[in-house]
Amino acid sequence: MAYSINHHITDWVEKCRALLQPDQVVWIDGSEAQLEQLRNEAFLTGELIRLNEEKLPGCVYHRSALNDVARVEARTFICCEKQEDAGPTNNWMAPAEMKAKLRDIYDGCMKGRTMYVIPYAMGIVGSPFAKYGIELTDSIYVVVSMAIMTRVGTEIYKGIGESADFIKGLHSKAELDAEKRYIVHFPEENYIMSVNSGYGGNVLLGKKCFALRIASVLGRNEGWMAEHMLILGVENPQGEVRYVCGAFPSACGKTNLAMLIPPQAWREKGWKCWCVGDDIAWLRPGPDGRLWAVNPENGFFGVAPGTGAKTNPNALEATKKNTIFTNVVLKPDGTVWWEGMDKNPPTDALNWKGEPWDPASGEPGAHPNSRFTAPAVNCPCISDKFNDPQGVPISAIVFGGRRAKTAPLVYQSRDWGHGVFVGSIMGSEKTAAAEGTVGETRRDPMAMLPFCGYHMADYWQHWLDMEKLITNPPIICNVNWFRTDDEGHFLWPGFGDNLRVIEWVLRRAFGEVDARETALGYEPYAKDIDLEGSGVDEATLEELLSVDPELWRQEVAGIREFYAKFGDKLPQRLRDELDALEKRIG
Ligand code: OXD
Ligand code: MN
Repeated sequence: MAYSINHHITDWVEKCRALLQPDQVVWIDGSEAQLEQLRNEAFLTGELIRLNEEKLPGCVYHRSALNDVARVEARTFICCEKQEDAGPTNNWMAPAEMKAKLRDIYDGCMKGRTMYVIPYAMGIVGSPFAKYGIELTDSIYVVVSMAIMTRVGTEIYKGIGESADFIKGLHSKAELDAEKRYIVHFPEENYIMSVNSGYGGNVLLGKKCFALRIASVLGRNEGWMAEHMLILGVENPQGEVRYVCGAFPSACGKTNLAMLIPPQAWREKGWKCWCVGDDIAWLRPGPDGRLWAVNPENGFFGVAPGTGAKTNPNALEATKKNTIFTNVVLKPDGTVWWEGMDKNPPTDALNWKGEPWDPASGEPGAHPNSRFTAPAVNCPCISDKFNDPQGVPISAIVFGGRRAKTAPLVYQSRDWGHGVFVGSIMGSEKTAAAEGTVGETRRDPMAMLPFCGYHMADYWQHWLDMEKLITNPPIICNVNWFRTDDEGHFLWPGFGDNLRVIEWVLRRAFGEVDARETALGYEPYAKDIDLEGSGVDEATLEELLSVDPELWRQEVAGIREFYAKFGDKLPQRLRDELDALEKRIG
């Protein structure tokens, strides 16, 4: 055997075996032969359904329980010793109390089942960014999903060596009882416990639980950052690639931006875009003082509805082989469908619940949060740096949200500290009650509200402190693709045309274009955004870039109210930035 499994791992697995009492323990080695055997077992029990081997080679279908179709924020906990360390935006319980509760639920819950031991890496094994995890689970769906979303294999044991430096993850579907469903993080012990769910976001523990909640704490302790960000490479006609990271709350087109296709005229000139990551970025200062990023994941866990040949052909293409589809429409020929894939809903298919479905019924066939789990290598625009252990250098960070009127199309922060402020006030509007009006704003700082594993105000302080480690920092901008006119129509075409804005951002990062200073920061001169072929005229662009002082006075009041939640822990710098903004607006 070219590797050995250290006693920290075997002792822990044995302890869990004794408590959960599975009939057997199977050690996953990451080999295709073992995964194939598990898929075959799951086909027999119905946990997975084989799809059309010709049309969707290597693809399988899965349904989660009807009561178990999304992340459960109300049942997600950060259990550190002091409540204050979890902060006002996380659920908290004392670790000992939570462990006692979970022990009762876990007791004997794997009787009659198999416990799988999954060794996995977030990042490339051996890379300075890499971190290792072991997940125990009683779900074959979890095993085969982790084999797509992370790097699973016995080389992880070599990466861990003799150390206890790995993230423990214990998952059991148990009874899928929603009343006893818990997604729990013990950041002081590098331990994640998940029980009574089989839905991806709650059970693929490498993703939100490890790569964001636990890793955000590791990043603070070790001088790096775990962020809910896409990573996009933009290649200009000269062949130079510049990289940008982006954080957006859900339903803001993050996956589309991560896999952006340049407008036709730009493609003809030689512009290309490359996806490094669609959801999570781990960022470290490099020896050159720049910020370097890797995507710690190995696949995409994307929302299916709305992913179509027009909106995101790259994502659609990524799902054509070796993909797991969850809670979408199942067609009789063993292929799948979802709302927004195309305009031809099947008439003889089963909906996400497994019932015969009539598209004329008005009920969606796919669950709105139905998903595809696809290998990143399937994506036609995957970056050639995707597997680079050093990552990519980041020139700009963009924050964004869905704002009908308030935020302009783009503005650049004055400096790093002001950029942290801009990230901290991020928010998205819930659908407005009436067309053309402004909806209620849900604040989602850095798109991390449900994913920060510690006190949000300490997290902001960590962002501020990182400035000392990054001597050549990326610029920080805010974008808003969702400005509307008074009838509620979008003013900006979005999708591939967003490159017109990203390109301005990247030119700013390299000092290649002037900007005008406004109350918010720096905004483009209209002439500097290339509108050719966009269908947007210069007057509309001026409207997109306009800032309404009255709306910003209301915004400042809203931010003050939001900041009040964080009490004394709110970094003084952010308080000062808010006061300065208020003054500049007048
Ligand atoms: C996701 C999310 O699934 O952010 O990526 O909820
Ligand atoms: Mn996400």
